[in-house]
Amino acid sequence: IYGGIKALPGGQPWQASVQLRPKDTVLPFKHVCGGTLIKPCWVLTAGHCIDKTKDYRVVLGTINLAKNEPTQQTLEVLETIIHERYTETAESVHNDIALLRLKDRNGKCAEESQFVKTACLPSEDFPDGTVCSISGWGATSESQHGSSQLLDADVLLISQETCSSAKVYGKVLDNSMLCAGHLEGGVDSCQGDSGGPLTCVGNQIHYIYGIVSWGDNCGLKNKPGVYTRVKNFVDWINRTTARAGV
Ligand code: 4AZ
Repeated sequence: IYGGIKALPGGQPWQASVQLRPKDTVLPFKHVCGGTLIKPCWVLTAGHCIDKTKDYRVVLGTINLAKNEPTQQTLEVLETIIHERYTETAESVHNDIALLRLKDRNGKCAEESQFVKTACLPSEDFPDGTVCSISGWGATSESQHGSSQLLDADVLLISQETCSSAKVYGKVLDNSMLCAGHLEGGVDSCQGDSGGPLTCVGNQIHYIYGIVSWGDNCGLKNKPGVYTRVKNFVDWINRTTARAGV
């Protein structure tokens, strides 16, 4: 996160750290992407975060990735489901969304606490200019390696018209994407934040409105972050998580 501040404990309780270990190794898991807890057994992330040949786990309820915190919950990933129309082109990523099904222990996956909560799926659009929140452990203006502390920042929803104008992203933008940020630059998501949440609040309910997906570098003027438009995928999410029955 560029231009962010340290998240408060329990301030982003749906934030997940998606971690991987190459198959058939004993190397430790390491953070690769963010994610969002949407149901006790399901984390939403970006399609481009997932390599089907690797083993994943998810850590919830944590602020400092370098510490073992008493509030954290570590869960194995049973299944990774990437959207069937997920595609990567030279300029952008389409339908950049995936679901991680968590493994239960004694019939329970994530346990709700002050530090672990689900975010709601959106049923309505938020207006352009709404102030929403991004969070993650990704690259900062100080460190390409990211932050061991979870950071968050406020960003504004940017209209599709502005974001697909020639001086911003032009025609590469499609309806599976939305833009949020600050056109003057400085505040943005970045590498390592991918898959993580863009949340917006309505009637005191936190909605997962976007998934960190791509952008031209980070924090540049007229190059806001591009997010998967979660609202367009609510039916897919409900169908996919219902089919698996948890
Ligand atoms: C990335 O490389 C990436 N500024 C993520 C987010 C943004 C740019 C790049 C948005 O994963």
